[in-house]
Amino acid sequence: MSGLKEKLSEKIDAHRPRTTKLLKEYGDVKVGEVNVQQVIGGMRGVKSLVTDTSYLDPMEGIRFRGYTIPETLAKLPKPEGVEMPYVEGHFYLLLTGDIPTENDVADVAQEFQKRGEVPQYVFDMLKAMPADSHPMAMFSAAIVAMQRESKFAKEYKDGLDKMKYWEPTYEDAMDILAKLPRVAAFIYRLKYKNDDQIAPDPKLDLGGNFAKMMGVDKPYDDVSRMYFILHSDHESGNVSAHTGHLVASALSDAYYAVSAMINGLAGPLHGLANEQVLRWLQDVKAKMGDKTPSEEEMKKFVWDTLNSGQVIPGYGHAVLRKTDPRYAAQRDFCLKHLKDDTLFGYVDMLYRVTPDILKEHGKAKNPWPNVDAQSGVIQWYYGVQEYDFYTVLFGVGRAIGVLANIVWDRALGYPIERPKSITTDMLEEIAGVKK
Ligand code: CMX
Repeated sequence: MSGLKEKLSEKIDAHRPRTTKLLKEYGDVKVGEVNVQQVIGGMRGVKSLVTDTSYLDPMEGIRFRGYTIPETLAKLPKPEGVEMPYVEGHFYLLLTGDIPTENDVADVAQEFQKRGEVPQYVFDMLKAMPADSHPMAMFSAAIVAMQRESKFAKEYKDGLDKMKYWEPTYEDAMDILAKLPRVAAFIYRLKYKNDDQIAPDPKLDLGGNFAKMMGVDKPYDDVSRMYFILHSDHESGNVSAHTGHLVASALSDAYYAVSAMINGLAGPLHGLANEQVLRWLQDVKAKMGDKTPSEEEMKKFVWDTLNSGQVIPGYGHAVLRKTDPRYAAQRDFCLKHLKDDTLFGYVDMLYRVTPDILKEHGKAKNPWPNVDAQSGVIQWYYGVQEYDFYTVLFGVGRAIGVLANIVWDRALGYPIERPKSITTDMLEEIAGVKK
């Protein structure tokens, strides 16, 4: 058994009695109330999920297993001579709650190396898809095509004790995570680089290998580590994480669940916003010719978008009520590495003008930027300028958190998810609407 699986097994044994006790002895305790606005309004703020891998405070932002982003980046082990930690170590942290040692990270990296090979039929299928397929559709299709590899599905069919569900789920999670960077890089090179594929290097860590397979030089390895870590987990109510959890709750295996969560991430109000931001910025750039817009001109672009009934991509959030610390972490990176870049200048100017405009506009509850406002500009700077690919990068990262959660869902025996719906008539009756 790998060190990670052994550690996880101990953690699961220690955690299970807590969930059992809550259910058995405190099952009737009220957690909150639900009002009409929440029932109609996308369940905003309804506390109805349990997730231990991360917690999102509206004012502070995300904490991964109790650690803020700066703490996470500082505490996790790093490859020599780089700024960003091993993605492998971050997965270890999300799964176990512990900061891994160098040896723990090496163990996970070795596991990923062993499991990384992607079946040829996946590549054949991707090549057979129409050339104008969206990379997110290709990514989702590739993952679900691999479902036949699921160890959980096989063991379940053969008869599996519920207490052991988590074990083949963990195996599936490790297999999927090992393969995703290869699938993502393959899609990139197939779609935009004439299918000129670059083989992985078994000596490299996940971030380093991804940069190699993408064909992008340093510090893109560090950009990749940062991306995958920052996008990994945002508690579990967001569309992608929730979809992954929901689908897995039917005991659909992790391949089905991750493919489904990718589909949710592909929406413009969620992960696709990083593509939309670049599209929006490029549009501004094209309209300006070679000129950098003044703040007044930038304000007009923002107002024009709002007045035409569209959202400003990269701004607003369902939970956050301040600048997203994932935005801040990427901004710090930009200030260090691409301070004088034109596009970064645009992003920075947007940051100066947009929150006040959104406040004046009066609709968005959160006028501040989210993770997607800053992420595309970094990719663009390092040469990955095909912005319809950006959400795939989000997807590789998000799979880390979603898979860690699914393993725990199975370990703690969470049931099939099934909230109750009511009709508008019933809601009117509950609300006492006079007709
Ligand atoms: N620009 C213009 N209007 C916005 C806005 C924005 N950036 N953010 C919110 N609003 C509007 C909403 O569309 C809504 O309008 P209506 O009353 O006409 O329906 C109103 O403000 C209230 O919305 P809210 O309660 O503040 O926000 P929600 O929780 O409903 O939605 C989000 C959150 C992220 C979907 C929304 O802020 C948005 O559309 N942002 C732009 C897209 C984006 O950046 N998405 C990425 C989020 C991060 C991620 O998941 O990757």
